[in-house]
Amino acid sequence: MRAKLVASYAYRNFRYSSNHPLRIPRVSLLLDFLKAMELVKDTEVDEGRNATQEELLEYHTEDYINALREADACGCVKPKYRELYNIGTYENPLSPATWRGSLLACGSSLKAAELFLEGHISFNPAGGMHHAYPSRANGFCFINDPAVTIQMLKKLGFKKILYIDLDAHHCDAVQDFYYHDDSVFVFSIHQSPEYAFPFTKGFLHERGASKGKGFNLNAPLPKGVTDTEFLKVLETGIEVIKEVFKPDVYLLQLGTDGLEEDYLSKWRLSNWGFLKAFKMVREAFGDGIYLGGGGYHPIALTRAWSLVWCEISGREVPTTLRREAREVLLSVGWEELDETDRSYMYETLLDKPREGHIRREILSICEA
Ligand code: V1P
Ligand code: ZN
Repeated sequence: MRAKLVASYAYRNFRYSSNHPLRIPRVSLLLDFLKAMELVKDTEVDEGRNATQEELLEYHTEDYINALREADACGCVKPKYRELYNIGTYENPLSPATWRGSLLACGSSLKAAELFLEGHISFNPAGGMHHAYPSRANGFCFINDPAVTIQMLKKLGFKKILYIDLDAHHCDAVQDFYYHDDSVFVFSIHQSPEYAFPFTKGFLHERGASKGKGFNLNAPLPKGVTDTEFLKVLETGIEVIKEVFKPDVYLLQLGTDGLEEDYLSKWRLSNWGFLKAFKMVREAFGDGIYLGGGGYHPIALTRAWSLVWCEISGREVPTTLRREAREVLLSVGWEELDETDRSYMYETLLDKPREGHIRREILSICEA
Protein backbone atom coordinates (compact mmCIF):
# COMPACT_ATOMS: atom_id res chain seq x y z
CA MET A 1 0.00 0.00 0.00
CA ARG A 2 2.44 2.64 -1.14
CA ALA A 3 0.13 5.46 -2.19
CA LYS A 4 -1.48 7.66 0.43
CA LEU A 5 -4.12 10.30 -0.13
CA VAL A 6 -3.79 12.77 2.71
CA ALA A 7 -7.34 14.05 2.83
CA SER A 8 -10.18 14.51 5.25
CA TYR A 9 -13.85 15.42 5.39
CA ALA A 10 -12.91 17.93 8.11
CA TYR A 11 -12.43 20.54 5.37
CA ARG A 12 -16.21 20.56 4.94
CA ASN A 13 -16.26 22.60 8.15
CA PHE A 14 -13.40 24.84 7.02
CA ARG A 15 -14.89 26.52 3.98
CA TYR A 16 -13.97 29.96 2.63
CA SER A 17 -16.80 32.48 2.67
CA SER A 18 -19.48 32.58 0.01
CA ASN A 19 -18.50 34.15 -3.33
CA HIS A 20 -14.86 33.26 -2.79
CA PRO A 21 -13.36 31.01 -5.51
CA LEU A 22 -12.25 28.60 -2.76
CA ARG A 23 -15.73 28.22 -1.26
CA ILE A 24 -16.11 24.93 -3.11
CA PRO A 25 -15.61 21.70 -1.13
CA ARG A 26 -12.64 20.48 -3.10
CA VAL A 27 -11.23 17.79 -0.84
CA SER A 28 -14.52 16.14 0.11
CA LEU A 29 -15.59 16.19 -3.52
CA LEU A 30 -12.40 14.40 -4.52
CA LEU A 31 -12.87 11.83 -1.77
CA ASP A 32 -16.53 11.25 -2.67
CA PHE A 33 -15.69 10.94 -6.36
CA LEU A 34 -12.81 8.51 -5.86
CA LYS A 35 -14.95 6.39 -3.55
CA ALA A 36 -17.84 6.37 -5.99
CA MET A 37 -15.41 5.31 -8.72
CA GLU A 38 -14.00 2.61 -6.45
CA LEU A 39 -10.57 4.11 -7.00
CA VAL A 40 -9.56 4.43 -3.35
CA LYS A 41 -9.63 2.16 -0.33
CA ASP A 42 -10.10 3.53 3.19
CA THR A 43 -6.67 2.18 4.12
CA GLU A 44 -5.11 4.43 1.46
CA VAL A 45 -6.54 7.58 3.03
CA ASP A 46 -4.66 9.37 5.79
CA GLU A 47 -6.59 12.13 7.53
CA GLY A 48 -3.52 14.32 8.00
CA ARG A 49 -2.77 16.37 11.08
CA ASN A 50 -2.50 19.95 12.24
CA ALA A 51 0.83 21.72 11.92
CA THR A 52 2.39 22.64 15.26
CA GLN A 53 3.32 26.16 16.32
CA GLU A 54 6.99 25.17 16.26
CA GLU A 55 6.73 23.91 12.68
CA LEU A 56 4.93 27.05 11.52
CA LEU A 57 7.58 29.28 13.09
CA GLU A 58 10.24 27.78 10.86
CA TYR A 59 8.71 29.98 8.17
CA HIS A 60 6.07 32.32 9.61
CA THR A 61 6.53 35.01 12.24
CA GLU A 62 5.06 34.49 15.69
CA ASP A 63 3.06 37.73 15.60
CA TYR A 64 1.38 36.75 12.35
CA ILE A 65 0.53 33.23 13.55
CA ASN A 66 -0.87 34.64 16.79
CA ALA A 67 -2.99 37.10 14.82
CA LEU A 68 -4.47 34.26 12.73
CA ARG A 69 -5.26 32.27 15.87
CA GLU A 70 -6.75 35.31 17.57
CA ALA A 71 -8.90 36.20 14.58
CA ASP A 72 -10.23 32.65 14.50
CA ALA A 73 -11.02 32.68 18.22
CA CYS A 74 -12.92 35.97 18.17
CA GLY A 75 -14.41 35.67 14.67
CA CYS A 76 -13.16 39.17 13.93
CA VAL A 77 -10.13 40.92 12.50
CA LYS A 78 -8.76 44.03 14.14
CA PRO A 79 -8.31 46.84 11.55
CA LYS A 80 -4.63 46.94 12.55
CA TYR A 81 -4.24 43.27 11.58
CA ARG A 82 -6.11 43.74 8.32
CA GLU A 83 -3.61 46.40 7.42
CA LEU A 84 -0.52 44.59 8.69
CA TYR A 85 -1.33 41.01 7.76
CA ASN A 86 -3.78 41.33 4.87
CA ILE A 87 -6.35 39.08 6.60
CA GLY A 88 -10.07 39.73 6.64
CA THR A 89 -10.02 41.08 3.08
CA TYR A 90 -12.08 40.15 0.04
CA GLU A 91 -9.36 37.81 -1.25
CA ASN A 92 -8.18 36.52 2.13
CA PRO A 93 -11.39 36.54 4.13
CA LEU A 94 -11.91 35.42 7.70
CA SER A 95 -13.63 32.05 7.75
CA PRO A 96 -12.99 28.66 9.37
CA ALA A 97 -10.49 28.09 6.53
CA THR A 98 -8.31 30.98 7.65
CA TRP A 99 -6.78 29.30 10.67
CA ARG A 100 -8.29 25.84 11.24
CA GLY A 101 -8.37 24.85 7.58
CA SER A 102 -4.89 26.23 6.91
CA LEU A 103 -3.48 24.49 9.96
CA LEU A 104 -4.80 21.14 8.77
CA ALA A 105 -3.75 21.74 5.16
CA CYS A 106 -0.23 22.61 6.29
CA GLY A 107 0.02 19.72 8.75
CA SER A 108 -1.20 17.47 5.95
CA SER A 109 1.67 18.55 3.70
CA LEU A 110 4.03 17.79 6.58
CA LYS A 111 2.29 14.44 6.97
CA ALA A 112 2.62 13.80 3.25
CA ALA A 113 6.37 14.43 3.59
CA GLU A 114 6.57 12.14 6.63
CA LEU A 115 4.71 9.39 4.76
CA PHE A 116 7.03 9.88 1.81
CA LEU A 117 10.04 9.39 4.08
CA GLU A 118 8.44 6.15 5.32
CA GLY A 119 8.31 4.90 1.74
CA HIS A 120 4.84 6.01 0.62
CA ILE A 121 3.89 8.15 -2.34
CA SER A 122 1.59 10.77 -0.92
CA PHE A 123 -0.67 13.49 -2.24
CA ASN A 124 -2.18 16.28 -0.15
CA PRO A 125 -4.76 18.01 -2.38
CA ALA A 126 -5.36 20.73 0.24
CA GLY A 127 -1.72 21.84 0.09
CA GLY A 128 0.20 24.07 -2.28
CA MET A 129 -0.72 27.45 -0.76
CA HIS A 130 2.30 29.10 -2.28
CA HIS A 131 1.43 32.81 -1.93
CA ALA A 132 1.47 33.16 1.89
CA TYR A 133 4.37 35.33 3.08
CA PRO A 134 6.01 34.86 6.49
CA SER A 135 3.88 37.61 7.98
CA ARG A 136 1.26 38.37 5.35
CA ALA A 137 -1.66 36.54 3.79
CA ASN A 138 -1.71 36.76 0.01
CA GLY A 139 -3.66 35.33 -2.92
CA PHE A 140 -6.10 33.17 -0.89
CA CYS A 141 -3.19 31.73 1.15
CA PHE A 142 -2.66 32.15 4.88
CA ILE A 143 -0.09 29.48 5.73
CA ASN A 144 2.58 28.52 3.26
CA ASP A 145 2.58 24.74 3.54
CA PRO A 146 5.17 24.18 0.78
CA ALA A 147 7.69 26.41 2.59
CA VAL A 148 6.88 24.99 6.05
CA THR A 149 7.41 21.50 4.60
CA ILE A 150 10.66 22.46 2.88
CA GLN A 151 11.84 23.89 6.21
CA MET A 152 11.07 20.57 7.91
CA LEU A 153 12.99 18.66 5.24
CA LYS A 154 15.94 21.01 5.66
CA LYS A 155 15.89 20.43 9.42
CA LEU A 156 15.88 16.70 8.78
CA GLY A 157 19.13 17.15 6.86
CA PHE A 158 18.07 17.23 3.24
CA LYS A 159 20.65 19.27 1.37
CA LYS A 160 19.10 19.57 -2.07
CA ILE A 161 15.38 20.12 -2.31
CA LEU A 162 13.56 20.79 -5.55
CA TYR A 163 10.24 22.63 -5.62
CA ILE A 164 8.27 22.53 -8.88
CA ASP A 165 5.09 24.56 -9.22
CA LEU A 166 2.63 23.93 -12.05
CA ASP A 167 -0.11 26.24 -10.77
CA ALA A 168 -1.20 28.91 -13.25
CA HIS A 169 -0.06 31.55 -10.72
CA HIS A 170 3.55 32.21 -9.83
CA CYS A 171 4.74 30.98 -6.40
CA ASP A 172 5.91 34.42 -5.28
CA ALA A 173 6.30 33.71 -1.54
CA VAL A 174 8.16 30.42 -2.03
CA GLN A 175 10.48 32.05 -4.57
CA ASP A 176 11.21 34.97 -2.23
CA PHE A 177 12.05 32.80 0.77
CA TYR A 178 14.59 30.65 -1.10
CA TYR A 179 15.88 33.27 -3.52
CA HIS A 180 19.31 33.39 -1.90
CA ASP A 181 19.45 29.69 -1.09
CA ASP A 182 21.34 27.17 -3.21
CA SER A 183 19.86 24.19 -1.36
CA VAL A 184 16.32 24.79 -2.63
CA PHE A 185 15.74 24.99 -6.38
CA VAL A 186 12.43 26.67 -7.23
CA PHE A 187 10.95 26.15 -10.68
CA SER A 188 7.61 27.59 -11.69
CA ILE A 189 5.60 27.63 -14.90
CA HIS A 190 2.84 30.21 -14.72
CA GLN A 191 0.86 32.91 -16.46
CA SER A 192 3.12 35.87 -17.10
CA PRO A 193 2.99 38.53 -14.38
CA GLU A 194 2.53 40.97 -17.25
CA TYR A 195 -1.15 40.01 -17.24
CA ALA A 196 -1.75 37.79 -14.19
CA PHE A 197 -1.51 37.67 -10.43
CA PRO A 198 0.82 38.24 -8.59
CA PHE A 199 1.82 40.80 -11.27
CA THR A 200 5.12 41.75 -9.58
CA LYS A 201 7.02 38.46 -9.54
CA GLY A 202 7.64 35.50 -11.79
CA PHE A 203 9.63 37.13 -14.58
CA LEU A 204 12.13 35.20 -16.65
CA HIS A 205 15.10 37.21 -15.43
CA GLU A 206 14.51 36.23 -11.78
CA ARG A 207 17.15 33.54 -11.48
CA GLY A 208 18.04 33.75 -7.78
CA ALA A 209 20.67 35.92 -6.12
CA SER A 210 23.96 35.64 -4.19
CA LYS A 211 24.44 31.98 -3.22
CA GLY A 212 21.06 31.18 -4.74
CA LYS A 213 21.94 32.53 -8.19
CA GLY A 214 20.94 29.96 -10.80
CA PHE A 215 18.65 28.10 -8.40
CA ASN A 216 15.42 29.83 -9.33
CA LEU A 217 13.75 29.34 -12.69
CA ASN A 218 10.63 30.99 -14.01
CA ALA A 219 8.67 30.27 -17.15
CA PRO A 220 6.13 33.10 -17.54
CA LEU A 221 3.80 32.09 -20.35
CA PRO A 222 1.30 34.00 -22.49
CA LYS A 223 -2.46 33.51 -22.58
CA GLY A 224 -3.96 30.58 -24.47
CA VAL A 225 -1.29 28.00 -23.62
CA THR A 226 -2.13 24.49 -24.85
CA ASP A 227 -0.75 21.10 -23.80
CA THR A 228 1.88 21.25 -26.55
CA GLU A 229 3.35 24.53 -25.35
CA PHE A 230 3.13 23.73 -21.66
CA LEU A 231 4.83 20.35 -22.04
CA LYS A 232 7.56 21.81 -24.24
CA VAL A 233 8.36 24.39 -21.56
CA LEU A 234 8.25 21.76 -18.82
CA GLU A 235 10.59 19.51 -20.78
CA THR A 236 13.05 22.38 -21.22
CA GLY A 237 12.84 23.34 -17.54
CA ILE A 238 13.52 19.77 -16.46
CA GLU A 239 16.60 19.66 -18.72
CA VAL A 240 17.91 22.92 -17.23
CA ILE A 241 17.38 21.72 -13.64
CA LYS A 242 19.05 18.38 -14.35
CA GLU A 243 22.18 20.15 -15.52
CA VAL A 244 22.73 21.97 -12.25
CA PHE A 245 20.81 20.24 -9.50
CA LYS A 246 20.46 16.67 -8.31
CA PRO A 247 17.65 16.80 -5.76
CA ASP A 248 17.52 14.50 -2.72
CA VAL A 249 13.79 15.08 -2.63
CA TYR A 250 11.24 17.16 -4.50
CA LEU A 251 7.83 18.69 -3.90
CA LEU A 252 5.42 19.20 -6.77
CA GLN A 253 2.62 21.75 -6.55
CA LEU A 254 -0.27 20.57 -8.72
CA GLY A 255 -2.61 23.51 -9.04
CA THR A 256 -5.21 22.70 -11.69
CA ASP A 257 -6.14 26.27 -12.57
CA GLY A 258 -4.34 26.07 -15.91
CA LEU A 259 -7.06 23.73 -17.19
CA GLU A 260 -9.24 25.21 -19.90
CA GLU A 261 -12.40 24.99 -17.78
CA ASP A 262 -10.91 26.98 -14.92
CA TYR A 263 -12.06 30.60 -14.80
CA LEU A 264 -9.04 31.94 -12.90
CA SER A 265 -6.58 31.46 -15.71
CA LYS A 266 -6.33 32.15 -19.41
CA TRP A 267 -4.77 28.83 -20.28
CA ARG A 268 -6.21 25.95 -22.24
CA LEU A 269 -4.67 22.81 -20.78
CA SER A 270 -6.53 19.53 -20.98
CA ASN A 271 -6.40 17.08 -18.12
CA TRP A 272 -4.45 14.82 -20.51
CA GLY A 273 -1.74 17.50 -20.63
CA PHE A 274 -1.89 17.90 -16.86
CA LEU A 275 -1.41 14.16 -16.33
CA LYS A 276 1.37 14.06 -18.91
CA ALA A 277 3.15 16.89 -17.08
CA PHE A 278 2.86 14.93 -13.85
CA LYS A 279 4.27 11.82 -15.52
CA MET A 280 7.17 13.81 -17.01
CA VAL A 281 8.19 15.15 -13.60
CA ARG A 282 8.04 11.65 -12.12
CA GLU A 283 10.03 10.22 -14.98
CA ALA A 284 12.71 12.85 -14.48
CA PHE A 285 12.95 12.88 -10.70
CA GLY A 286 11.21 9.72 -9.45
CA ASP A 287 8.60 9.75 -6.67
CA GLY A 288 8.06 12.99 -4.79
CA ILE A 289 5.78 14.75 -2.37
CA TYR A 290 2.63 15.88 -4.14
CA LEU A 291 0.60 18.92 -3.16
CA GLY A 292 -2.56 20.48 -4.54
CA GLY A 293 -2.80 24.17 -5.26
CA GLY A 294 -5.22 26.37 -7.13
CA GLY A 295 -8.18 24.87 -8.93
CA TYR A 296 -11.55 26.56 -9.02
CA HIS A 297 -13.69 24.47 -11.27
CA PRO A 298 -14.89 21.70 -8.98
CA ILE A 299 -15.43 19.08 -11.65
CA ALA A 300 -12.29 19.86 -13.65
CA LEU A 301 -10.12 19.70 -10.53
CA THR A 302 -11.74 16.50 -9.28
CA ARG A 303 -11.07 14.80 -12.60
CA ALA A 304 -7.47 16.07 -12.81
CA TRP A 305 -6.54 15.14 -9.25
CA SER A 306 -8.22 11.75 -9.72
CA LEU A 307 -5.83 11.16 -12.63
CA VAL A 308 -2.91 12.03 -10.36
CA TRP A 309 -4.24 9.61 -7.79
CA CYS A 310 -4.65 6.82 -10.38
CA GLU A 311 -1.07 7.39 -11.46
CA ILE A 312 0.50 7.27 -8.00
CA SER A 313 -1.65 4.40 -6.78
CA GLY A 314 -0.86 2.35 -9.88
CA ARG A 315 -4.46 2.18 -11.10
CA GLU A 316 -5.46 2.27 -14.72
CA VAL A 317 -7.49 5.31 -15.67
CA PRO A 318 -11.08 4.12 -16.12
CA THR A 319 -12.56 4.90 -19.51
CA THR A 320 -16.09 5.51 -18.26
CA LEU A 321 -17.58 6.97 -15.12
CA ARG A 322 -19.68 4.84 -12.81
CA ARG A 323 -23.23 6.06 -12.32
CA GLU A 324 -22.54 6.82 -8.65
CA ALA A 325 -19.53 8.95 -9.61
CA ARG A 326 -21.51 10.84 -12.23
CA GLU A 327 -24.07 11.60 -9.55
CA VAL A 328 -21.35 12.98 -7.28
CA LEU A 329 -20.29 15.38 -10.04
CA LEU A 330 -23.85 16.30 -10.95
CA SER A 331 -24.61 17.07 -7.32
CA VAL A 332 -22.07 19.89 -7.42
CA GLY A 333 -24.59 22.11 -9.19
CA TRP A 334 -21.81 24.22 -10.61
CA GLU A 335 -23.46 27.35 -11.88
CA GLU A 336 -20.76 28.15 -14.42
CA LEU A 337 -21.16 24.83 -16.15
CA ASP A 338 -22.86 24.63 -19.50
CA GLU A 339 -24.16 21.13 -19.27
CA THR A 340 -24.36 20.54 -23.00
CA ASP A 341 -20.89 21.85 -23.76
CA ARG A 342 -19.33 20.13 -20.81
CA SER A 343 -21.22 16.84 -20.90
CA TYR A 344 -17.92 15.04 -21.59
CA MET A 345 -17.05 15.72 -17.98
CA TYR A 346 -19.71 13.29 -16.86
CA GLU A 347 -18.74 10.57 -19.30
CA THR A 348 -14.99 10.09 -19.23
CA LEU A 349 -12.10 10.85 -16.92
CA LEU A 350 -9.31 11.49 -19.37
CA ASP A 351 -9.77 14.09 -22.11
CA LYS A 352 -8.05 14.23 -25.46
CA PRO A 353 -4.78 16.18 -25.71
CA ARG A 354 -5.31 19.85 -26.53
CA GLU A 355 -2.67 20.43 -29.14
CA GLY A 356 -1.58 23.60 -30.85
CA HIS A 357 1.46 24.98 -32.59
CA ILE A 358 4.32 26.28 -30.47
CA ARG A 359 4.39 30.06 -30.72
CA ARG A 360 7.66 31.92 -31.28
CA GLU A 361 7.20 33.52 -27.87
CA ILE A 362 7.29 30.12 -26.21
CA LEU A 363 10.37 29.05 -28.17
CA SER A 364 12.22 32.18 -27.08
CA ILE A 365 11.37 31.41 -23.43
CA CYS A 366 12.79 27.90 -23.94
CA GLU A 367 15.95 29.32 -25.49
CA ALA A 368 16.53 31.91 -22.76
O1 V1P B 1 -5.79 39.45 -9.17
C1 V1P B 1 -5.90 39.47 -7.96
C2 V1P B 1 -5.95 40.74 -7.16
C3 V1P B 1 -7.00 41.69 -7.54
N1 V1P B 1 -6.07 42.77 -7.21
C4 V1P B 1 -6.11 43.95 -7.91
C5 V1P B 1 -4.99 41.79 -7.38
N2 V1P B 1 -5.99 38.36 -7.23
C6 V1P B 1 -6.00 37.03 -7.80
C7 V1P B 1 -5.51 36.05 -6.75
C8 V1P B 1 -5.28 34.70 -7.30
C9 V1P B 1 -4.84 33.73 -6.24
C10 V1P B 1 -4.53 32.38 -6.81
C11 V1P B 1 -4.16 31.39 -5.75
C12 V1P B 1 -3.47 30.17 -6.29
O2 V1P B 1 -2.27 30.48 -6.94
C13 V1P B 1 -3.07 29.17 -5.17
C14 V1P B 1 -4.12 28.73 -4.24
O3 V1P B 1 -4.27 29.52 -7.24
C15 V1P B 1 -7.40 36.72 -8.20
C16 V1P B 1 -7.84 36.19 -9.41
C17 V1P B 1 -7.05 35.82 -10.57
N3 V1P B 1 -7.70 35.55 -11.69
O4 V1P B 1 -5.85 35.69 -10.51
N4 V1P B 1 -8.47 36.89 -7.45
C18 V1P B 1 -9.54 36.46 -8.15
N5 V1P B 1 -9.17 36.04 -9.35
C19 V1P B 1 -10.90 36.45 -7.64
C20 V1P B 1 -11.93 36.02 -8.49
C21 V1P B 1 -13.24 36.04 -7.99
C22 V1P B 1 -13.48 36.43 -6.68
C23 V1P B 1 -12.42 36.80 -5.87
C24 V1P B 1 -11.14 36.81 -6.33
ZN1 ZN C 1 -3.33 29.47 -9.00
